[in-house]
Amino acid sequence: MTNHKIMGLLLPFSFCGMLCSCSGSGNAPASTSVQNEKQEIPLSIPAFNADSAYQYVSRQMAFGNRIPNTEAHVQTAEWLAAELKRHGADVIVQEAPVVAFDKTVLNGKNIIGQFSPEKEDRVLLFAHWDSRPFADHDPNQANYQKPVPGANDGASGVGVLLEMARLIGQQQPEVGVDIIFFDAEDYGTPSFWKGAYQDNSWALGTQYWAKRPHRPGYRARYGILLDMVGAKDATFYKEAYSEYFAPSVVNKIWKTGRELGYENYFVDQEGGAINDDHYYVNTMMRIPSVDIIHLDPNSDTGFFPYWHTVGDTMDKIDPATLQAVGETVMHVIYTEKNRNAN
Ligand code: AHN
Ligand code: ZN
Repeated sequence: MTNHKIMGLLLPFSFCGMLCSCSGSGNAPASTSVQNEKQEIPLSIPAFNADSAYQYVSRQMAFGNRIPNTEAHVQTAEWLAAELKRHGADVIVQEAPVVAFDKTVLNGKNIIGQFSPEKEDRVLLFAHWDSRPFADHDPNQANYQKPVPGANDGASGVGVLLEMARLIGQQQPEVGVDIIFFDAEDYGTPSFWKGAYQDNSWALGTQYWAKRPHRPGYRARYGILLDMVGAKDATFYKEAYSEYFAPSVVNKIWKTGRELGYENYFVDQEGGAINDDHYYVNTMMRIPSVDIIHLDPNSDTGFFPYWHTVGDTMDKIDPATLQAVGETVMHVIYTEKNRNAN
């Protein structure tokens, strides 16, 4: 068995010891009122609409595979930027030429939507929008060279964030929000690659951005990454890098999820350490960031059961999961207080 295969099989849960030892439904009301800490002004939190989020997932899928250097990829990028603009964000499309594991130059595009860019206190929400060219964990080896449709791996996180952008456009939280759709996350060294496995071959768009942020000196209070947040009965274990770099943000998200009745999704247990977009936001940008990612100790890979297979299709997406994640993250950012009056 090759080394990268071992990584793929064991990584999600096996790194836990190393890092951790030290340490609903679619029918939501139109908005929720929560009393603030001093019980003065009721806080209104726009209602996340799972059907709308589901449509946003499905519309990405309709473009075809979002693989860098393809026409479908260019078309999807244009649409994503236009949607963020339509919801009132200031949008920057950052061209991000990056070099893949096999030396292919990928014409990456990071799509950045800024809400209330003048506010100093900000939260960063992110997801990768590209889809993987190789289904290298498919049970059938004949599918290894086929693309991953990426309904869950890619489109689900973006779908939830587009729905959040729609709501933020209607009613801003106190903090400024940046939504970034990072490119070229999923072009990492495939299991069948004969050359060396390259750890840094994942999250290429994020690494590019972290070297050249869209605003020099860009800061955010914290970041939240959504990765594979759409499958039925998804389980979000507390990912180990998130716990290491951003323990208080992990606690806030998981506590909020529990309070909203989503404790079956937000499992109060450690998961393994995943080399994902948030790793570089943590280590290169020093913005404490959390990965909400579907980990499954019972699956062969440790991830969502259809991870990097040709079976990662729309029928695996359940609006109830999009609702649990979207509603939870909405509550987290709308209860975030502005420290300075902007
Ligand atoms: C690794 O397998 C090293 N990272 C997985 C990150 C990922 C890929 N998330 C979605 N697709
Ligand atoms: Zn992937």
